[in-house]
Amino acid sequence: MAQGSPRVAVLMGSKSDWEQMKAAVDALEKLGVGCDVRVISAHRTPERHAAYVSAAREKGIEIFICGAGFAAHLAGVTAALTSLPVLGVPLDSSALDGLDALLATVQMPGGIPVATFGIGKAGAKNAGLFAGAILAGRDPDVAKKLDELRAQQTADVPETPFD
Ligand code: RP5
Repeated sequence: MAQGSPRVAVLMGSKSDWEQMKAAVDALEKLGVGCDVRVISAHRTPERHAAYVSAAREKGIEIFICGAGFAAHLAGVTAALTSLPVLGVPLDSSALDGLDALLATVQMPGGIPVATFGIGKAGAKNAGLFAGAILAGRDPDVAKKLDELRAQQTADVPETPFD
């Protein structure tokens, strides 16, 4: 798990989502950002959801990353319960390959925003990096790590496919 007291809550609708959502936690770990990882379902554990979100700000949580599949309401309901930034990750866990979750997550009614990322692992990774970018605005240590990560990523791209 990431070091330090948790600043980002990483929620997922089911334990079965972990394989995809781990990419968000890995990205946060690389940036040295502590996160609190929970299985919380808007459908199956609505009371756990409301209790967690309402206590989060006081515990130091600054951003939510919410991943869910099927009719994915986790990000939207989280955004309904808090004015902290909510990053939504649609997951590929249904016969519709995550398209259902993408539409459910991105199509929020005006007034309750969810910043929605791509489907699955790449979306989870980008949500973690984006959470880092938000925190970097007020935390020079995170900003430095994010810049280093980007520089390394650029350095790792070979000139040709044979390198
Ligand atoms: C969603 O239903 C979860 O986020 C998960 O992606 C999907 C399937 O959950 P399980 O039936 O595997 O627990 O709510």
